[in-house]
Order: sequence, then C-alpha cells, then structure tokens
Amino acid sequence: EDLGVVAVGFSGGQGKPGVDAAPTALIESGLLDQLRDELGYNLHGHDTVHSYSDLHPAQDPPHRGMKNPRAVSAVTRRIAEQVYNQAKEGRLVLTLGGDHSVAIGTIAGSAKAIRERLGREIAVIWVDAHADINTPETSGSGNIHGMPVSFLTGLAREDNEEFFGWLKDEHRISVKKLVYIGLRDVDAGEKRILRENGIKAFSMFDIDRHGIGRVMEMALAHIGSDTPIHLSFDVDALDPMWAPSTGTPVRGGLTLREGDYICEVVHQTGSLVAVDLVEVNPRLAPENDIGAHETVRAGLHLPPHSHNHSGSTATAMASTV
Ligand code: DIR
Ligand code: MN
Ligand code: MN
Ligand code: MN
Repeated sequence: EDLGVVAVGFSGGQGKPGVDAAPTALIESGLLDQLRDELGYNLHGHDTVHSYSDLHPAQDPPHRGMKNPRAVSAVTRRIAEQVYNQAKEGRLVLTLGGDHSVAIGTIAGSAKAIRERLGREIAVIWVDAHADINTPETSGSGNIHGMPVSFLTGLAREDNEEFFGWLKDEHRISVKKLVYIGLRDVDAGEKRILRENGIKAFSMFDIDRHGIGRVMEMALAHIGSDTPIHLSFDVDALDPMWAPSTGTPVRGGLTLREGDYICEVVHQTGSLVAVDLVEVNPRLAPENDIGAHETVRAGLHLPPHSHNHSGSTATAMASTV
C-alpha cells in the first residue's frame, strides 16, 4: 500500500515551542523505518520535514482574538495542498504534527481529494482530551489549535484569504460525520456548540461506562459503513502516564492500549484515508527526558497498522482445555 507522509514542524497554533520538533523526533526514533520495513508501506514525500518558514510573516498581530492568524492560515493552506496532492493519488496520508491547528490543512486537503476522487464526503474521528471546536469568539486562549473543528465545519467563517478565507465548501466537513473520542476537558462555549449542533462525542465517561470496544462500534455506526475516514489523533487523548510530553496534558485519559485499539479498529474498516498524529512535544520532558522518550514511543505505535487478530489457534487451544 502507498503511504503519503507530510511532516509538519509547526507550533504556531499554540504558545509552547517544541511541538515543531516532533516529526524529527518521531522519524529519528524509527517511525518511518517501521512503516516501511515492518508494515510494508511504500512511502512518498517522507524525505522532508517542512518548517514553512517562508510563510511566517514579520508581523502577525491578533485578528478576532486569534494568535498568529496569518502564519497559521498560510501554513495550513500549504498543508492542505500537500495532503490533497497525496490523497488524490489514492494514497493513505499520514501527517506528523505539529500542533493540532495543522488539521485545518490536513482535513481540508483530504475532504477535497476524496470529493473529487470518490464523490464522497469524509467522516472525521477526532481523538483528543479537548474538542478543539472553539470559534475565535468563544476561545479563551486565542490559540488556533483549540479552533480547527469550528473552521472545518463552517461554524467559524472568514472571507479574508489571510485568515482562513481560502477554506471553501469543498474543504469542509459535516457536523453529522464528526465523532469525538476521549474528551475530558471541554470549555463551556464548546459544550454549547456540541449540544446545539448535535455532535456525537464519546467522553472518558462513556469509555468507562461502555468500554472502548463498544464505543468504537457506536462511533463507526454513527459514521455509517463504507464512509472514508480521516483519523485525527491528538496524543493528549492518552493519559499523561503514557504521553506526558504534550502542551496541555489532562489526567484521566486513554490507556496506551485503548489508543492503539482505536487506531487498529479504524484501520481494519478498510475506509481509512488519512491520519494525523499531533501535539507530541519532545521539549516538554517531565522527569528528565523519560517523559519525552515515552511520549515519542507511544506515538510510534499509533500510525495506521493492524495485527493478525484471527486468534484461531488460541481459540482452538482454549476450547480443548
Ligand atoms: C482550550 C485548550 N480549549 C483552548 N485546547 C487545547 O485553548 O481552546 N487543545 N489544548 O488541544
Ligand atoms: Mn487537539
Ligand atoms: Mn488536546
Ligand atoms: Mn497495535
């Protein structure tokens, strides 16, 4: 299978430097070798980590309260083209962030490519402690990594190309085909947006109640079978025990195994068209680098993969005992 890789060294959607170093840290730890040698992917576009420094304006004052709005708009516009170019070839696209603002570009690019190639709307599974659906007006922080879903669904809009006005209907997704998993830190304004738009969300409460197996069944049933899926995975969905090196850790998250299970089940549908792995920050390293190392290690196992789960031997043995 062909895999398009877009490595995004960008941190302008939030305030903490270091998340831009994640693609290099993941690649140096062997992520791409593993995808090529163990999982058998043909890689494309993997030889460059993009910094997009040519797109950073000298002056970038806030607009509607958004921080670094011109840089984030220009960088995500470029990412959208890169993801589009990979996805239109029929490749699965893996984007290594970067902070979660990069998903404005990745989802815009895959939504457009899948519309053109298959005449279909994509569904998005957003795995995160946070809903990232603030509008510029509801945001308390002004950080655009807390807003990507509002721009992608059209809940937030702008005409000016400098401030995401380049986003057109062809780039957008439906609130009906959006599912959250892992939420546990949602702002009051975001809760209202989720409620008013009837957006499907499985919080940690739901995972405790039903278990991750049942939650994934319900999530996929909501999307509908045979729908192209874009999986956007914020590493802070995992409990800080497994992924401490991230900008906004929240306790009480997914186990490593639950995160891995989500990726396996989504891959197994055969409908996966794109994956984002974002918010790994190797510079935020609690306990002297052990944290960064553990977080990168957690990130290594999340990209598209599956195991041989036939289990026939184990089942046969169990039934004879
Ligand atoms: C918060 C935090 N809801 C905000 N969002 C984060 O800034 O809008 N997203 N950390 O990952
Ligand atoms: Mn996020
Ligand atoms: Mn998050
Ligand atoms: Mn696995």
